Amino acid sequence: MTSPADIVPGPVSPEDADGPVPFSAAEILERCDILATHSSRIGAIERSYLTAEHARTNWTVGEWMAEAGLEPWQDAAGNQRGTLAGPEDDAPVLMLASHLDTVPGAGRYDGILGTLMAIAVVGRLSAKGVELPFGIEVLGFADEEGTRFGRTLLGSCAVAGAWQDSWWDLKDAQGISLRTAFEAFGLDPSRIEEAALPREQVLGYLEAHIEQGPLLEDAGRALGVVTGIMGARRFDLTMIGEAGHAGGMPYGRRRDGLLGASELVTAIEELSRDNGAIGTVGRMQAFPGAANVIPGRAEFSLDLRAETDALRDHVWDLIQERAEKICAARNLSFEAVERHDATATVVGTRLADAIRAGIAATGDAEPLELLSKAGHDAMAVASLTDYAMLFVRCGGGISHHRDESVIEADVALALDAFEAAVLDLARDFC
Ligand code: HGY
Ligand code: MN
Ligand code: MN
Repeated sequence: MTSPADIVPGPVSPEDADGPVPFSAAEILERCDILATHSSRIGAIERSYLTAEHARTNWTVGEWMAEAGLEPWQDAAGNQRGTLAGPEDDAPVLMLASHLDTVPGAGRYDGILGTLMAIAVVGRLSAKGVELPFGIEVLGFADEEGTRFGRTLLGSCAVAGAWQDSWWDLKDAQGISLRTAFEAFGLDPSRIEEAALPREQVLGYLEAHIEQGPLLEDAGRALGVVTGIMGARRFDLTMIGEAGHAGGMPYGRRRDGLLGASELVTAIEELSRDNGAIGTVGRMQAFPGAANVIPGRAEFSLDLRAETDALRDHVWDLIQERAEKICAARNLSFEAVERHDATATVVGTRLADAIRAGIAATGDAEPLELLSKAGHDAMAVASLTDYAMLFVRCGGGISHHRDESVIEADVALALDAFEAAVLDLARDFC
């Protein structure tokens, strides 16, 4: 066995003519391409919770975990996990994780890259015979995006012990409840608590992820260290008026729900931007939905984020005030149902220092610091343990889009940095 102090981060074997070097950036990118085919749609990536694609992905990733020296298993929430035992039964556990589910029409790196990087780092350390002073739990979370049931971070909430019984009644677009979907997947809802990690055993949580924004690229940097993650709330909004004849009903008497919603959508941009928050309406539908019928009802979503929960909640108050004014002017009513609420979080100092040390080991002595505007499983895990995150540059800042891209050289640097961060923590124990 080799001491962490004697390890140099980097790939483990010379180039193999038959394929990429094990646990290298090239191998990870090849595997991202493989997982991109585990999709419910032809020609697009969509992999949501408790589906056949989810099961297939867990199986495939479990095989890769085993190759890396991890004991693969699927937990009670459907997360794919791989365990590397520590030196003693009660040794602390370092979590290395990201997610394996996707949004509809996704790219192939959001969440996937970080999960495969975590596996590769363990594979490298195992291949080098490193004796770590802690155990490692690699987690491929099953539902970060909330694509199927509207509520995000389900997989990581289960691991953090923050599962809520009210979620069992959440329904997908087909009316299938989360409870029924669990059972159809072969999971037992009554055992959900078994997915949780005991707080006293956990040392911390590290996640690598593509930036999903353009700041690293604009700064000419491959890697960055995250300082915190914006809090987010999501709502289903409805503007209710009255349907009517598109020709016969005079303007003065119309109660057009879609026009009310449209006014509010532009107000959401204005109020969010002017107050330093980020508001997005990503979905809107008019009812009854015919060219010659005044839309009596419009349903739309709101995703609202800010650096602090207080700022985010203040902007939500402003949006509701504006909705009331629009309703008064157009003789409409407004309903809002909250679907998701995640608190803004900041990273743990010691763990973020490990990420900084990891990036410094790759030659960038003063890594760029970034506040994550995207949500991550780390937000849920923050209620269990400290977290830190490494960001990797992505092309054009594009994410949640099929054109998501990374370059192999950046992933190679990120792997070295992530490995060095784990070794930095390990040296504290030696
Ligand atoms: O929406 C988010 O921020 C994350 O990508 N799920
Ligand atoms: Mn995402
Ligand atoms: Mn993600």
